[in-house]
Amino acid sequence: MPDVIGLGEIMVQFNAVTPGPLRYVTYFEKHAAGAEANVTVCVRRQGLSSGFITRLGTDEFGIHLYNWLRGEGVDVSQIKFDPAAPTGIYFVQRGFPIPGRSSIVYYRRGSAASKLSEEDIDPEYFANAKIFHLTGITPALSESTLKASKKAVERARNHRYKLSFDTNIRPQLWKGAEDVTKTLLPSVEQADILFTDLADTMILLGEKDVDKAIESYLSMGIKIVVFKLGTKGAIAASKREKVKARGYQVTVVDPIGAGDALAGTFLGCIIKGFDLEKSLKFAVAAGTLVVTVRGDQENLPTQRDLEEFLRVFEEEK
Ligand code: KDG
Repeated sequence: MPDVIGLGEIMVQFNAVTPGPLRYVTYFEKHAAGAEANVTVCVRRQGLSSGFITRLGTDEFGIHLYNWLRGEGVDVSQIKFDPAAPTGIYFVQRGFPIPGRSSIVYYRRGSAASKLSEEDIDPEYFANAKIFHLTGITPALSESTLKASKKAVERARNHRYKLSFDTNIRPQLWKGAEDVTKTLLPSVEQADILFTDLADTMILLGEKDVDKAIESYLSMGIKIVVFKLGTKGAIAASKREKVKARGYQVTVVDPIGAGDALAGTFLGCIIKGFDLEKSLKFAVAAGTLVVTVRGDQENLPTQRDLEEFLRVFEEEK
């Protein structure tokens, strides 16, 4: 049984080879991506086991994504194929209108993954898991994905595995801020490990002070809060300690997927028994590596890659 289980949608990402408005882009590069799936692949790179629960279409893209996950060593035993629905895809526009940032255009409504339901949560599969990882994306996809998410979250409370939750608010998937808060706060409150940032926290708590926000999250009973600060690094806090990891200056090609690299690496490090400071340092380094290329998963590092990265970057400090 896997150490870490993810639930959600993996899609084919078509990433613009050249920056600028999509209407002028001629070439797109195909990648496998999706927040929770990125985390399961990241955990594998960290040398641990992981499994992914989803539904895929029986189209070429569904087969590609299944083979991709299998190739990365993610357990695919819980993936179902739906011949009546397509596999979701999305396009990435890079560097416009804000250099160094990307934006997303989804073609995922009615996708096979949006039909995930409570039936897809097999309690047996979770029996020996250490962590269940979910983000704010999966509950936003449909009524049935919301129910499936709730079922897995509720089980975390009564079982040995921990709930890791990344707020990952994607405004395109929601009706408005009220809808987000009502739907996601119950999962946030039950999380053992929370990943978030200022933009999401302003929506969820209406708080713009990072330290106050961390205190609020901890007072909900969350054991570890990881607060991402973009290029400035991140903070990890528990009731007992608060540590900061600095960011690294690199050339940003596409920032999408950095948060998942950070989350997956942090979870892997915590499972390995590393302390908060070391876990966060590795996690920020992993997120940094991902922004230097197109695609969310290709640059996910191993432990050895991270040690090499830190050796060079820390020497330059
Ligand atoms: O975290 C990266 C993801 O946002 C990206 O891969 C696309 O999963 C995705 C989504 O639903 O936005």
